[in-house]
Amino acid sequence: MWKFRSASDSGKHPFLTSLNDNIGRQTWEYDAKAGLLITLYTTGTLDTVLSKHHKTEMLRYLRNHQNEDGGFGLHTEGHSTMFGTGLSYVSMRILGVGPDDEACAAARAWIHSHGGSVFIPSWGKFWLAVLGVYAWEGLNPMPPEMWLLPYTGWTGIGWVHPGRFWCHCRMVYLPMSYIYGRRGTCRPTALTAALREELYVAPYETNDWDKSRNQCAEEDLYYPHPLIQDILWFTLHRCERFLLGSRLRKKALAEAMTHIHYEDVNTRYVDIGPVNKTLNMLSCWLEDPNSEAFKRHIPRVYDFLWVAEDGMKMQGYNGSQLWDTTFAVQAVISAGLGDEFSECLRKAHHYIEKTQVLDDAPGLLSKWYRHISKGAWPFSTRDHGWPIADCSSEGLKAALALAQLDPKLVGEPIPADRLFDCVNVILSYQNRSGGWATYENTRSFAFLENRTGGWAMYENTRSFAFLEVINPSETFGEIMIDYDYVELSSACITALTAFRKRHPGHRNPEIVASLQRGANYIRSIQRGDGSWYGNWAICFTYGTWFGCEALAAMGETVETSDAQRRACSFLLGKQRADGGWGESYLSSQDKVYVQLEGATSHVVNTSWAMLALMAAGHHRKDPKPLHAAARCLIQQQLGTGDWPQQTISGVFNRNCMITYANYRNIFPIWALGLYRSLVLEGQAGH
Ligand code: LAN
Repeated sequence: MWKFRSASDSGKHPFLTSLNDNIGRQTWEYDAKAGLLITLYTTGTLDTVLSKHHKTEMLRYLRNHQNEDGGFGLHTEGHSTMFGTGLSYVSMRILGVGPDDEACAAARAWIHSHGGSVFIPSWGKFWLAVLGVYAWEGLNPMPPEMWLLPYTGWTGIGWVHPGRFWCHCRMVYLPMSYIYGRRGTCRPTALTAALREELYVAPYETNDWDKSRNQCAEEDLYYPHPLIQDILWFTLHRCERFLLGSRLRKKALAEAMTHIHYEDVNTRYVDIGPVNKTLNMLSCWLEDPNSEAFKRHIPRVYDFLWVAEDGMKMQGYNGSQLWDTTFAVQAVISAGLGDEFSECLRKAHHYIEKTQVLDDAPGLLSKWYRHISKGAWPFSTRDHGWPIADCSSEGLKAALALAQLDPKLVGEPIPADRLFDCVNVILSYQNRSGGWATYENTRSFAFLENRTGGWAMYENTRSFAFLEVINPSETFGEIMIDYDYVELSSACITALTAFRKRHPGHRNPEIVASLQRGANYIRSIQRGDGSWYGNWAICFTYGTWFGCEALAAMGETVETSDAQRRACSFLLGKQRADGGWGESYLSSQDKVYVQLEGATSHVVNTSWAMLALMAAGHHRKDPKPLHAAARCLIQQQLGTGDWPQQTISGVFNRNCMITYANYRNIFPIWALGLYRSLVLEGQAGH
């Protein structure tokens, strides 16, 4: 259970009105908020964009999440890292806290006892350099010239073109390379002068910046540099003296800026995530402080800010509205509560309808390295609009489920041709492996691209995982390309099977072939112990739920399928004494199942395991484990109907955890609802 000094401790507060409204709340913020504060400080807009209340709540958040050793983690439950501590320290100072404040002094002591901020990982170095409290020479290069590389061609150089990177990696390194390429730095102030002294053990001028390029605190190092990176960065570092200010650099900066503007306009200045949001905003300001673009960025800062019981945070996205809504709809309908909650479903239906993306991004998609989006669903809002394979699939499933209900109660169904567009997107996303990645296909190098006028987006090629050798982030694993995932693949398979039932005549042969390849892919990545590794939530219970759902959609159950039996025995082997399941975030990090500490299971893991067992049909063989699990969920429900917020559930890039505040309600309702109809009332199939 979370226990925090909340806003109510200091009397009534205007932000309290939004405290109980969880929908779409999804948070991860250390780096994100620090980036925002550094950007606002640099652009001189701190006091116009943030009110006194914003600042108070941001500070409350920071104080609530300081670890006992004085440091801050990469996420709310993590051990202290230089990244978390360095950036939180700077955040507190920008928010007006003095260096002698207890929290600042403790954080500074942590930084000093770990060698000082020369050991902060690369993204931290970048932000400190922007603020003018770290030297640009101490950064491994991020040359914007990478945008001028050929995307294709016989030289093979195209395989490192950013257009092939996972979109989040691409969209962060894009403005970083712009800012780095012109050394965009805050004007010197009293605060920056003080920080130069506070952040380091040795006097600022005596730091060996060249050495610190490759220094990273042990606590932060999730993905250590391979030697090839040292060689690459050394060479590029040497080239910088010729590139800086050169004509080539100017051309590269101009090219990067066109991509920044494209992303801004196309997301209505929300941008794909909180990191590129603030970086793009800063880039626009550097280009022209009076620009329309910079002005348009400002109102969309608030899309990322969220106040909760622990204070104000900058979310990992502009919310998880669509994602949460589609799951909530499926949970309510599966629980047989459609009539009772028709008003709620009607509103959700409206939101889902209004959030479907109706067009592709403008211009020649290949020029902007974009995938088609007409018919897709995003993770949050239509304004954001980046299409995602599983959000599209969950959107489609929710729309299909709602179309089964009385339109007088839940509103008119979304027209079939819009659902056909979504199917088109889902099919286009499938990779040659048979699996599905997140926002785009896994892009790899192909000689023949563009010759036909078509483009790599439809060309599904073998993955280029070896690009990971140039992953420079140190803190994040597997970020370079868009990989196939069990969750995404399963969501697409279950959406296509649900769609086929309702519209059997539409693109049937293609859908059947796609499903077959998809199911083979899912089987191929099941682990020896019967589980699937979950990539976007913690962890094996999540992955295994998706694995079981995909096979169930293909008609496989414990009665007929060895894969399903193995998955169930994996899960049953992890069931705990109280009947539930509970996984630690270490499962994601270490890629082995790690039980949660303490006797109480986690309601979200318990729900996923129940959903997996029921999808596989295990309850027909032996319902007892499900009875015990249902009891565990019921016992944990609070008097208000809410379930307790337990340990963090979401994750990305193996190492970074992220809160999904609605999971604690959506999944228990879903699991208990299905349990009632399948196990207690014994309805056949599901
Ligand atoms: C998300 C959130 C949603 C998530 C699912 C749809 C659940 C998943 O199935 C596919 C991947 C996706 C879209 C996803 C990717 C990575 C995101 C965008 C995030 C975890 C939310 C925040 C994170 C993003 C990378 C955070 C910004 C930070 C950087 C390090 C750039």
